[in-house]
Amino acid sequence: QYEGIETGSGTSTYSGTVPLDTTKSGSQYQLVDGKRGGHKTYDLNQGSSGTGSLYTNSTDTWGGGRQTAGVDAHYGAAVTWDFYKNTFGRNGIRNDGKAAYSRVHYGKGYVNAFWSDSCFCMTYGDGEGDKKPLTAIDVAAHEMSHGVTAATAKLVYSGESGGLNEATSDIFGTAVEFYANNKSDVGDYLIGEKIDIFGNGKPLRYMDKPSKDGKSKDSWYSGLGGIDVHYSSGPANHFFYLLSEGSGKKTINGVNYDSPTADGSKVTGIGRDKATKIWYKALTTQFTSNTNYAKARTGTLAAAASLYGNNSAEYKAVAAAWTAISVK
Ligand code: ASN
Ligand code: ZN
Ligand code: CA
Repeated sequence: QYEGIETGSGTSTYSGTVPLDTTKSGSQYQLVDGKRGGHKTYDLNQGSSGTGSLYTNSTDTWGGGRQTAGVDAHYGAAVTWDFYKNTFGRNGIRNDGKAAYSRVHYGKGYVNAFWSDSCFCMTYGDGEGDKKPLTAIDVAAHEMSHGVTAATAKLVYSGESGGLNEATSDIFGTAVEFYANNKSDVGDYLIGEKIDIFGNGKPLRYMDKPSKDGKSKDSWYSGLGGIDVHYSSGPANHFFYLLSEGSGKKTINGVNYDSPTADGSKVTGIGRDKATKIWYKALTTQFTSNTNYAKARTGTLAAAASLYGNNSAEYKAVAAAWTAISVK
């Protein structure tokens, strides 16, 4: 129990005006979320170690100046917690009811965000010229999902298992963005579309056709385990898109997609909610540290069989989506 649980609001960088769960301590409010394991959000103030200072404020209305990135991070952690709780019954990243914590304003012009299992925390840089903090909801949920993978399948962060680790974070990062469903975060199959990491308005990654980023692969091939995990994630991201939405052209929330298949086959999607449940079940009951793409196929098929039956349309769609990215 936390003394003085409060509900404030904040003006964020990317998600508009958002509700924030806070704590009152004396006459001050703090970014301490008493409803979700006591998740705290800290301002590193351009430092790169320790926790910096816990965000405090004289009112429960947050945002402006150094607070704004803290609003995104605190909100993103709350939505991600709620997504895992309400979708899968998972109680926090390690399913033990305990919160991680967030640190923003890491370093100077730092264009990345990262999860650390040793501090059990996530950290966000301010982006190029300290102007675009890496705190968008899909990025935040991507990082926290690395914590979930570390607590479950423990997919090794290199080779094909590394690509599957990265894809798991993109899959749940995307699922959380759709779950957030606020005015600014309606959901898409793009990763990092708001942080403008290339300075040209393009997203970091595309799930419908990963090769659109110029580096990621659309389908499995024998050398896939030799490339960077942020590119070998491509085929699994593509699998997830195909399983959710199917192949070909589609417009969702105003974004146009066109998802190819390696063999020209047509895949019919089963919807994002079912695809997400299948991936989570596979991650938590089938995948292990050295799961590769071939084992991900059998693992997700086993997950689909246990959720929907082994003669189900869902099971068949899983098989078809893997085949469509050359995992047979
Ligand atoms: N933001 C990156 C990621 O989550 C950090 C890293 O390379 N591990 O993948
Ligand atoms: Zn990652
Ligand atoms: Ca996105």
